[in-house]
Amino acid sequence: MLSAEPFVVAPRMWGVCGVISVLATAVAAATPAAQPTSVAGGRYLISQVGNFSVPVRPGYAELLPEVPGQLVLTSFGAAPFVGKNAVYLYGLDKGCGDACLQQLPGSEGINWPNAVAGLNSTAFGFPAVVVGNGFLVPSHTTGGVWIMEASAHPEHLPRPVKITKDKAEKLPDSGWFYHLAAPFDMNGDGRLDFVTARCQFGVWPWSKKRGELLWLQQPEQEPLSGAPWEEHHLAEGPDFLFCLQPGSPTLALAATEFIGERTVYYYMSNGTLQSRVLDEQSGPGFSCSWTDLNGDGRLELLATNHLNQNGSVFAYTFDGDDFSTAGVSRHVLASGFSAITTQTGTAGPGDAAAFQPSTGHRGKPYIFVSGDNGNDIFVLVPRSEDPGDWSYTRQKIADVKADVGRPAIGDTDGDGFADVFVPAYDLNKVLHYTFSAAPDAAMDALPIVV
Ligand SMILES: [Ca+2]
Ligand SMILES: [Ca+2]
Ligand SMILES: [Ca+2]
Repeated sequence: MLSAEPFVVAPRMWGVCGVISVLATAVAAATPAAQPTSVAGGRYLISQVGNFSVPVRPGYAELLPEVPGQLVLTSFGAAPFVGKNAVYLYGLDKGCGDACLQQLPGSEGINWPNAVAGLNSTAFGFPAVVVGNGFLVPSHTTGGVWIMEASAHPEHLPRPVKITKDKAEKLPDSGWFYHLAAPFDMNGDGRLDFVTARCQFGVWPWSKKRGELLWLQQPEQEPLSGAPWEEHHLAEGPDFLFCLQPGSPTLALAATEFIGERTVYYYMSNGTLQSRVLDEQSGPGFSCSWTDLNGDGRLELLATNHLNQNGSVFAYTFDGDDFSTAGVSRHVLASGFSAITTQTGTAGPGDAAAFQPSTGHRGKPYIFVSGDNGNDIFVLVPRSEDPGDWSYTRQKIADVKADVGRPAIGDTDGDGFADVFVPAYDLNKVLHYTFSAAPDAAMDALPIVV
């Protein structure tokens, strides 16, 4: 991302890289597709049905079960020293009109907010979100982990509360920044703690580049007083994004390590964190998630790397249920994702997310891919229902003419088909796509009406 003057270029990653001023004038507004696009496989159509403007450029979109009826957006300006930030809720009820987009009070003070996770009322007594912040851009490097009440009119927590202590060295832009905090009760005391990764990655030649996995212990009393939670070091390596393994009673996660250019499985064994390198050759890692991609009842790890040319989407399969020992295989689901220029610091793809195109969908999930600096979006469609067949059709859906952030996918209008919200960073817009049944689709593409 940021490769603009006057700064040394940094390998960019995350999401949205705005080349500081050039792209903003070069982009044209994306217009809704005149005709729906037929999705490979013939069962569905996809159409852009609208968009909405966001005052501060949107980077990540999330649909969180803990924040029903709302799309959560994190926004940040890419220019060094010019801070402009926000966390928004966008109401999905069509009746809200101009008031659909509302900023969480105080979120303008969270310098470069990244990914968010949701917390239901059992955590703090009210629905909340947790966000990590900061980035490698000069003046934005010292980040933290923040808790916010998930409301534009908070009744319990009037402003965001930071639960980490700032960490930086004396050199300029030596701060540590955070991309994600995942709730998990690490010590079994019934209070949610957070597992997080932080990264030190200054763009200056003398800067250190390293990542650390740690957990933050929720105090017994007054967790949101503003006092930092106690930190516990877990491992060196994880830097940007990681994904907790669902259903694991003890900590288990995969980290797509950007600096280390490898994908690693971390897990607890007898109270000690162990690690297992799943892929030494992944290249700089970007996003990951755990999903049963082939319908055999066992999770796979879906992951992307992040390269200027020829980035890829991978699935890692395991031949047993204990991922610390099972045999692992890598499958390249798609490749050829590239940034639109060779400018240093630009890369693709961004996130890959498995999803069901309709609630009645039978068969393997599809995969939505953000092109990030490729300025495009894709759907990967499985070529067969054979659990051993890892071939997918890679279909470009649109050139959105802007850096693409993290998309959010879910059936937000209840019609039985997936809605996709795509942050078009440089356009200050979020684009809304919907799936629908192809006219001659087999009946099993249609949602079940109860
Ligand atoms: Ca705890
Ligand atoms: Ca599986
Ligand atoms: Ca829908």
